[in-house]
Amino acid sequence: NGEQQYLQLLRDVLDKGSRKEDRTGTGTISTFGYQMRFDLSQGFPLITTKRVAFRLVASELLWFIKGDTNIRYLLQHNNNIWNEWAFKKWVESSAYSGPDMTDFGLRSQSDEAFAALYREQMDIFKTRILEEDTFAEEFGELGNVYGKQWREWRTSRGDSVDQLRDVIEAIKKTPDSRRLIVSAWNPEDVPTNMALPPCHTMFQFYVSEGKLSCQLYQRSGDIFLGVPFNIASYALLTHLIAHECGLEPGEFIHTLGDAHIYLNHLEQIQEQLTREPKPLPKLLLNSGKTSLFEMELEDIKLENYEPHPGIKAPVAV
Ligand code: UFP
Repeated sequence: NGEQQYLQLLRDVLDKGSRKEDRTGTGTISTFGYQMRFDLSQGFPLITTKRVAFRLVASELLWFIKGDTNIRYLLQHNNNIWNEWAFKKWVESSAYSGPDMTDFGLRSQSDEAFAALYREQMDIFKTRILEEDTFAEEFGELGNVYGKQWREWRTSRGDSVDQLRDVIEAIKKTPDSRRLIVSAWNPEDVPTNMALPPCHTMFQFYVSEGKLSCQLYQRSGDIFLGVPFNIASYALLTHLIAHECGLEPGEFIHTLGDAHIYLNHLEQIQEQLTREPKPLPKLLLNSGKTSLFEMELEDIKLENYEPHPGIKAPVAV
């Protein structure tokens, strides 16, 4: 099934990748240019050789779809995946007066005393985001990340473009169009206004024989931690848009630029590669709702997901 494509990616990068230093200082094995294809009619491509937290995928995607760029919504849904990026802005600001948090990502991996201090400050940060409106407005905001670029791309005319709504209209009206594109990469914003320059740079839709396919160009992929999440996220987006447009989901095609394995994920990957994939789960969307802009978490259900246990690994920040 589709999972073999992902396991083959792990093996190919281990076999053919080259050592490459990276921004985070962790070190990687990397290749450039890789493509996987997932036939969405063959099951939902959520990796089964380790548990992937689908509820985090779904709540993050709904957050993008709403055009929200503040981590408060994520925290309200017990989703912590963007915390570090917002936290970094807080601890580097003049408003922060706690213990020094320079390089908190790397330091908390090697220094247990520091890790305890970091967890304490992160807890304070999360509580304040949830409880203080002005603090959340100032420090929960990630800037012009996906939600902003998808729903409210600012133009030089001074107005904005709702790329997501426009592409859905175009899929309905001109399904044969070769221009069904959403771009998250805004060169004007990349250097200054973004916590993290978008990894999922752009995606394109394609309609044929009543099926909707989607291809993502991802400029940079952390193969062990990020990519399983990214596959699930875009597969879900394809299902949601197909549902709204009255189409069947076709293929999700995942094209990667710098596809890398961090050197501190090697043992975890060896373990994962010993595991036998299980049948893929099935996605069920609330048939009483059509618009993806009205979908909430409870409208999205995953059936028969019975993965191997999760495998923990450090995130490079
Ligand atoms: N990364 C992913 N998927 C994502 C995401 C980040 O794999 O959705 F947001 C990884 C890729 C890379 C790091 O390891 O995060 C981003 O670093 P850089 O900007 O240097 O590519």
